[in-house]
Amino acid sequence: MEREALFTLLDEFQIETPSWGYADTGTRFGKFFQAAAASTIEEKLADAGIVNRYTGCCPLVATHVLWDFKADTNPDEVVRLAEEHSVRIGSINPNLFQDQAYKFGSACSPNPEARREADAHVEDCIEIARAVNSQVLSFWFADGTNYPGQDDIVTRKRRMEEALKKWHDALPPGMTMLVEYKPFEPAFYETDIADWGMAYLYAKKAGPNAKVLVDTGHHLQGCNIEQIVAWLLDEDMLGGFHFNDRKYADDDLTMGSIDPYAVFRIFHEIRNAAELHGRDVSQIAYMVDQSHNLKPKIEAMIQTALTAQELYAKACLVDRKKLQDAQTRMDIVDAEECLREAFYTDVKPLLREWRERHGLDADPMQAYRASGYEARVAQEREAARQERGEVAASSYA
Ligand code: AFD
Ligand code: MN
Ligand code: MN
Repeated sequence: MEREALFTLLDEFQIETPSWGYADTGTRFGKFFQAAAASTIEEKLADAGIVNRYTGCCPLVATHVLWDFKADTNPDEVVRLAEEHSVRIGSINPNLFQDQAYKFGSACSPNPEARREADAHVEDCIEIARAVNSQVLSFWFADGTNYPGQDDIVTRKRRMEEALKKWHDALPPGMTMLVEYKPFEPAFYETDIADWGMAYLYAKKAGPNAKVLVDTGHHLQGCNIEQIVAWLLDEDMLGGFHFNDRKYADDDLTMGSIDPYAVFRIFHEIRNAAELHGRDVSQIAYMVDQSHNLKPKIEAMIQTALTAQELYAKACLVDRKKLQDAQTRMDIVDAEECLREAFYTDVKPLLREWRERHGLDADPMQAYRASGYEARVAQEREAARQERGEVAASSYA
């Protein structure tokens, strides 16, 4: 592939980082606090702005409504803050899993009060999306059951269909609804949107502005994710990704930390859909969904952005003409070598050149570390925590 063509594709490869990835989180067994972790939407947007400043490829920030938009949050102020940090608000993520009302589900709950609360929350989210000019309303539901017989599977399916259709039809013009799937957790017997097929059917039934969100951590062992991606692309139903990696379940490890070749193959299917099958891949939302509780938050996000860029660049380099020829000749080794050759190509020099063309430091991680940002905000945020009467993270160290 021509160097200029690759650089253009890299320019277009824009990544959305999640506000929740900058805040303290943990596992169900506990949280590990970090002094530099962000607490407020201002701090999250500041951190996202730093990631974008050093990587040059993360201009969008996903927000989680209950965590980022408090009752008294002014959406215009959030937009202004984002602009101040040279980022924009990306997707709006309703929170349909934390409130006590959602004990037996949200849209699928047998409790009409829970369904009503979910409906009201989503309507609020649509208003917020409109106010911040977000183009994406991204749904993940924890809905499901824990025991055989607990609730009727098909009745729950129909409740979800009805809710998604109602919400789809309430979307402002131009907005896309993403339906994310996950095989289990927190439900451990039956999850109401458990796989890509269910998400596909729900999105199809909801309406033309609904698509599927593939969270790369949300697949059972051995699942061929790039095959799902190729199918969704060919049906024009791939809305986007939540990037993270997994060894056992939805581990929310940083992207490419376990299986970079799998990520490369996903990106190859996207380029193949565009180049061989003439698919429009320009609207795919490349979103990170990680909130690493042990790595320093901003370093982990920079690492993920650089990994995504590197694996995407490698996938762009696949000689797909040569690949098609080998496939036609049924020469398995030649065909496989087209992928392996690109995957094992060192694209770091090309990425350094791309960064320099954009006035960025060639080594974003090193430049970020040299900036002293983390130490500075750790001090500021610890002081702010103490002022708010919260326990200082350093007291746990
Ligand atoms: C959890 C869920 C899902 C969702 C994310 C943000 O597993 O991935 O997208 O939280 O709400 O990771
Ligand atoms: Mn996700
Ligand atoms: Mn997840």
